[in-house]
Amino acid sequence: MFNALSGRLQKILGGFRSRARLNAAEIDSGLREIRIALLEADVNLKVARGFVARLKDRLAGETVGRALTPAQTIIKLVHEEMVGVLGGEEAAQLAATSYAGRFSPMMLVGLQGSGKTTTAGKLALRFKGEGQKPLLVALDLKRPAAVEQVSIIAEQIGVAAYSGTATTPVELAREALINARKEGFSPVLLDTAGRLQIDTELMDELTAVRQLVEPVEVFLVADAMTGQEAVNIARAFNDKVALTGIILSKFDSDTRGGAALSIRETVGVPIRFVGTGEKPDEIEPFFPERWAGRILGMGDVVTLIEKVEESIEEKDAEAIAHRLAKERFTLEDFMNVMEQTQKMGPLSQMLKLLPGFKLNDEQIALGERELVRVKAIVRSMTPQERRDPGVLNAGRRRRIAMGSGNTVQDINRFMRQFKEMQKMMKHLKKGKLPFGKMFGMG
Ligand SMILES: Nc1nc2c(ncn2[C@@H]2O[C@H](COP(=O)(O)OP(=O)(O)OP(=O)(O)O)[C@@H](O)[C@H]2O)c(=O)[nH]1
Ligand SMILES: [Mg+2]
Repeated sequence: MFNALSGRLQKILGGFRSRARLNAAEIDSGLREIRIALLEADVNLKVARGFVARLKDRLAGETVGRALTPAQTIIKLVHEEMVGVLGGEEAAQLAATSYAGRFSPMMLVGLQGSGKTTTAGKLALRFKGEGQKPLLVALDLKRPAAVEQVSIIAEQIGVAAYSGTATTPVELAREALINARKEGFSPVLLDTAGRLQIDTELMDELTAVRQLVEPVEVFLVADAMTGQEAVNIARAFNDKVALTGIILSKFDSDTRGGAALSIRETVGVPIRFVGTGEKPDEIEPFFPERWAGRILGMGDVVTLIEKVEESIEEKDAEAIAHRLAKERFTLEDFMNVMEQTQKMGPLSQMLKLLPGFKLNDEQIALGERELVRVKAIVRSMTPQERRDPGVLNAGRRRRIAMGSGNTVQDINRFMRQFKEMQKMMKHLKKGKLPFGKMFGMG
């Protein structure tokens, strides 16, 4: 899912990342590329346009935070917009809703072969796992094997299936609900018949069932592989039977993802679950934030960006920036920056989050050992030595080496690196701290 889109967006955003500054033309062309990437992923035209227009507006209004580069700002905004298009906070909330403690009929509707029956089983298994007592009901009386299919699934996952005597879906639903109340079953999952296309007969039947059972949920099960068509189907079903949520099945297939990115905005109904395979446990609640992260393929770079913003306390950054301006970045500042960095979490985790660094575990481990060594060296210095490394003669270097468990060569090497760092700092703008470069990994 989303592979092509994900690749394209990462390339576009990656292009931004290598630049220290971005001019208006570069941003414009980047936005245009984002729009094309969305359209090629089969995202609805209006949705793609809206996405880029909002991004542009927000970029114009954004004062680039002192802790973020322009590229990081763009990544942050693209991520936020992506979360919004996928359904924002609301969808995540709904996905986590539990129906324990109240009688909860739920309908599953959708076209033929979209995955309704499979999904009914998956939901039943989830509810069972939450300690509830779900009941599966096959309201599909057209296809001879449909009732049989439901009982097989029910048996497989160890939940009850209702088999009644009524000959119409409405009658059968009535029977099933009476029975479910009496026996203490809930939720009651009503699996309905599919059609090749939307037709009035089907819609009338579903409307009648809906009116009778007053379901707490009406889920449309839509095949993610059908792309834009899923959007049209969702709109039609929503007009007729008022959906409460969409379950995108076959999310495990390699589709372009347009349906997932368009449905919320064009139909106004959130995606609640995604089916990720044929097996009964292959379903997951749909969390927009997580999917946005996966699409942008940046691990948790956005989280990292937020952490950077939070943890560089304004006054520290200010003080360091001030000294930078005077070209006096000292070893004390260096320690300070390292402590700030470590507040954000273990270095190994941080480096993995930084998309710019293609580091393997070995290199990361090396970086961590280096960090420990460097801290020991600086800790073995006197305050005077930290402020003014110029006083470090051979005798002092020997003492520091002994004190920190290093050789004099190690101390010399670190002091050379530190000089480089000081030089680099001179060129830096206020408040931007190149963590990677500080550890020799930039
Ligand atoms: N890979 C994959 N296959 C799925 C998923 N959900 C359903 N399927 C498959 O899709 C096919 C149709 O699934 P059903 O659950 O029978 O579909 P339905 O909507 O009940 O079909 P009708 O009752 O005929 O309208 C089956 O082969 C399922 O195994 C999914 O999330 N991933
Ligand atoms: Mg079915």
